[in-house]
Amino acid sequence: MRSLQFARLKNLVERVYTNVPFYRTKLDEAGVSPNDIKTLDDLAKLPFTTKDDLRVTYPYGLLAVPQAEIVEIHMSSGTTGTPVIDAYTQRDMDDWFEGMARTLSGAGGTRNDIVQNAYGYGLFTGGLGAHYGAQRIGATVIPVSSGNTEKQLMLMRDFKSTIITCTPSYALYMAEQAREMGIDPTSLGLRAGCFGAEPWSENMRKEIEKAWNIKAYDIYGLTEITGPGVAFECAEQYGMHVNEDFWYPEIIDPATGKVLPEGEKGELVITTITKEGTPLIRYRTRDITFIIKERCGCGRTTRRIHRLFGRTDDLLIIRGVNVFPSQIEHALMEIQHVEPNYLIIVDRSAQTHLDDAELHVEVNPEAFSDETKDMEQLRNKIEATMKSKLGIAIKVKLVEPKSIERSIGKAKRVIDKRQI
Ligand code: DLL
Repeated sequence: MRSLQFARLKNLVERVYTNVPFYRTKLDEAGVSPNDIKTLDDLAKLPFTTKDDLRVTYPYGLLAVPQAEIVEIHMSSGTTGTPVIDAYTQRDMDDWFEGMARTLSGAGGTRNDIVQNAYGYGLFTGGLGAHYGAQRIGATVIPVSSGNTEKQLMLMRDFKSTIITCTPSYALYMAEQAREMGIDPTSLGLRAGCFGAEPWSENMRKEIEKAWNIKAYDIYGLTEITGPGVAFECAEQYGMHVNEDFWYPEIIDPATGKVLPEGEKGELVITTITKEGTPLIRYRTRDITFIIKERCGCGRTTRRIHRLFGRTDDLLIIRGVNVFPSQIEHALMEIQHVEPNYLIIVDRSAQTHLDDAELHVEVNPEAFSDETKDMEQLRNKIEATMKSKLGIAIKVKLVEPKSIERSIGKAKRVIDKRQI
């Protein structure tokens, strides 16, 4: 694997140096040339590519081949509003299909499966990525896209879908809607789901698995690199195998940029060693994880990354304390009677200039109809848990079941009203 990766890396550096003026300048400024890449470890000599680089080169500044070679383009507006694009040659499409085929195979998918694809189709990579991957393994694809929950449930029942692909929050929402309509989600016959595109927790996995009686697999990817298919879980359901023959991972200390040893937590950086259309060298994903040292029990030899811990940039700093929304979710899911639906609202007082965080938490229907005293107790319990787990005081507001807006795509968990 390492010699394949090295050969591909060397070829990549030569290609971008020759074909992408942006990279030639960047490498010249860093004082490195393609000849300096003599081993795989020399990758660390190369400069990083950041989201800001994508912004300044938008739309076509990173193209490494003539436009005629490009067969498809995807784009993500991202949470920060910066448009990022990915332009694929036919070979890039093939690698993407392969990455997604491995992803679905990781979930046990075969040509005998009926994959209901409820990721959004269009510029977002989720819909078409899962679609191509399902076709590559010979499965039957139902390209329903996201939304229209009633129809989703109808198709599941009529077409006997066996695998669902969508965001984890939408999977929970669909189960909730099914029950509302008097349909038992576990009666619909799904057996697995490939969920990603947004942060979720181990506890949320348990909720989804229970609600549908399925196995829920974590899948990872990002538009800049290829879309979904970068890394995927196998039957062991611990860590995501990186398709590192296409997308080479490193973990760095986000503050110093130094490469960290395997097992240490930091920012995931990816180099697209086979990419032709819009190749990226040492792209800083801003996603926080670590590389799992141990070999996987499933027999695959590709390295795994741990379930994501959050992003360096959705890091909320509340009164000086660093908090990832995923930590809040994690703490919340350990408490009985609450639903995995929450919203964090952060604001700064005009008088005191101090941050205030309010956490809206949905209570499950049984607990909600209880006495006010019980509600008060539950509220206090959540506040105490937040204080002990996160080290900050968060005001908790219990809200009615189903009152937090649901999303058919990526869930919105944070409203940051602070103007700093
Ligand atoms: O979300 C690609 C994708 C589609 C992945 C479908 C998985 C399934 P973007 O819109 O560019 O691409 O967003 C990428 O989403 O940097 C992570 O912060 C986050 N993300 C993706 N997968 C996961 C996951 C798609 N499994 C950004 N867990 C990434 C946590 C995830 N966060």
